Amino acid sequence: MTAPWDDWDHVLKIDPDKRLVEGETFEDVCRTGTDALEIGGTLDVTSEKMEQVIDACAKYDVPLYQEPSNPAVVVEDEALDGYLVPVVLNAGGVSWVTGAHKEWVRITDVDWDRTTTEAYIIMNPDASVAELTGADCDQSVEDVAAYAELAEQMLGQEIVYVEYSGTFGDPEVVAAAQGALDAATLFYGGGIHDYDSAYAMAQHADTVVVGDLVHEEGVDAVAETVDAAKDA
Ligand code: 1GP
Repeated sequence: MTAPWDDWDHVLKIDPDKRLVEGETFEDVCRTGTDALEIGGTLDVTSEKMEQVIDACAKYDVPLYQEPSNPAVVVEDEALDGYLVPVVLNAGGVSWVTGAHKEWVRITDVDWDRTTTEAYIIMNPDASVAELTGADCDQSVEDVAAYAELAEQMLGQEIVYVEYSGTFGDPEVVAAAQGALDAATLFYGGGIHDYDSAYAMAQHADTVVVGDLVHEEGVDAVAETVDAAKDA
């Protein structure tokens, strides 16, 4: 059985708490050529802000996924293609592995057919997500490969996500994660800012995730990273 992300080279992550570049619209964002939009952020996200982005993107063709950072921001909306829920393998406590998830399942009638988890390995200690989850980012190449393998083989994860949010990561680490995987899809995110940086990581990752660039530089810069991801 194939999953949508099997065919994704590029994902654009929209932080509902951040603005687009002056003069740009969500129509422009949806026309960058990205394979999917992931809507989610770490800080100050609310379901209202989530809804605004979903409403603005709903009428375009790009698949829309919500990436909730806690149960309170999950939005039920037919315009969404699904939910990609982070599980942080190297979090400092179980809250980000099963804790928040258990609460979500307890209080919600989860739409499992449209819900998939992403097995995160967080590698930038300065990122808000590392701070929030208390992640132990002191991981060697071998550690990351082992996390990737256990994510797929022990936990049955379909998506493994090497996350350097805010900084460009080590391609050797990403290559090692890829080498450890059999059929799972490898996402890489962090610091992709132009054609070359996207191309470099797309050599190893199945899917490159671009985040801040859309909020800081805009859609033309994002479109370049889409080209690179497709060329790699
Ligand atoms: C964040 O991996 C994504 O979750 C993308 O990171 O914002 O550094 O592009 P950047």
